[in-house]
Amino acid sequence: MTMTTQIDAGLVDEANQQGAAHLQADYDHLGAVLARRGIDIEAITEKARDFAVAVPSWGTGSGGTRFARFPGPGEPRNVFEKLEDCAVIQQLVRCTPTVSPHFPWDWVDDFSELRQHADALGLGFDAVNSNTFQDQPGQPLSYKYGSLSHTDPAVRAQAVAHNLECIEWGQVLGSSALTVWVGDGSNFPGQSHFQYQLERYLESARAIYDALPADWDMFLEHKMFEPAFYSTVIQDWGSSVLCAMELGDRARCLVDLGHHAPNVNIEMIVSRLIQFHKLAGFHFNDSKYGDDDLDSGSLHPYQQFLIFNELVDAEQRGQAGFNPAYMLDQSHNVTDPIESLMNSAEEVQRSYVKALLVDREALYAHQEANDAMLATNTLKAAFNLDVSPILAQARVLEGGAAQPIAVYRASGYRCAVDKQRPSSGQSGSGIV
Ligand code: RM4
Ligand code: MN
Ligand code: MN
Repeated sequence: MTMTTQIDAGLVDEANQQGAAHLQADYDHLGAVLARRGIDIEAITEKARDFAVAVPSWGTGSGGTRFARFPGPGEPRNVFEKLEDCAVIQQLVRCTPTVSPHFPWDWVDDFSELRQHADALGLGFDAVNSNTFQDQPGQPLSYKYGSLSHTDPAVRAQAVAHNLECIEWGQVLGSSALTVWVGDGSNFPGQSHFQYQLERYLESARAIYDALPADWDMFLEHKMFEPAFYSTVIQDWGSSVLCAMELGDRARCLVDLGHHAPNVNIEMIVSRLIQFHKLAGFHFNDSKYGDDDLDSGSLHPYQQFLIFNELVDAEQRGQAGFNPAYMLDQSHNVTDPIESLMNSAEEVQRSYVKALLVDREALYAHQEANDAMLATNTLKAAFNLDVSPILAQARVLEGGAAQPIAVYRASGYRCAVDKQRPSSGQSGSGIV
């Protein structure tokens, strides 16, 4: 299959050549540092090459807040153009081979054609996301007061039917998981009966779960607040895991890093979900106040590393049924979305690689000996290393760019698509 490349491959090669001597020197130096710790850099680079995180289709446009959205130049106007941008990201970073679509935002009348388009760009599809948190033009019943947990059975049926159609579309695309996040909740004390509301949600979720194709999984995504500001039906990982346990083995919990109360110990939640075979995967992003959807690792790189420390620990222990799905979920309000997604993919991969460098035997020994100081310093010894040469080397070996943002800027891609994609002029508020 000839893959359509969005950016001139010659440009990538030229930039890589120019930086090759410095990269090799940095890589050799890091290799020597790691060798002193008994780590083979080549083995780590191989693991980095295998790492993948999915790109959210909705992340390719500029995001916004409740107040405003400031559109950027050359925004993709449909899913075909979103895929073109995702192909640029994958061409340069080589760790984002799949796209997570969101329906009905990415609805098309011919899903086979969409799959062919993705194939030609060298992309596949990850989990499909349903959307019952907004009303769509022409939709018979409103989600203003909820969807899967609505008091009106007809609204619940409509929301269930939408999830079923998402599965059907996803099957054509080659996806094998449905991510369900609902905005259902309440804005005032007393507005909703907590238990009855959750019972209604479970009944609807059961109808979706029962319709899953044999090789599909259902990811339940919790979120503490927004759009409901008093209570949310799947408020926290506790509610999420209770529902996942009710539904069955193929229902698991998706952890979006922005969906927790401030200061919550997310890595410990991850460990708990791993222990009970209930970790579906992640929506990576970063936040300072709430569901800020900032770029992964931009504020709390150590927290992201600690999460990967749990993931690598499970991987190395050979934890049964451990196969988490990695996705980004960010809103890019002031940056070029392609740059943010490339940078974030690298930051997530960076956390993974650093977690691979943790001296796990030493850590376990310090834990057994109750040596808090040396245990925590064992983690820091891995975190404090700059693994950039490994990441760059992995990209180059995979045919990507050592310096993705520099090559992307030099390519003039944004300027070129700006000419082909006249602005939609949609500057209102919004999440996408
Ligand atoms: C939500 C949640 C979902 C995403 C929407 C757009 O806050 O993170 O994963 O689909 O935003
Ligand atoms: Mn999310
Ligand atoms: Mn979110």
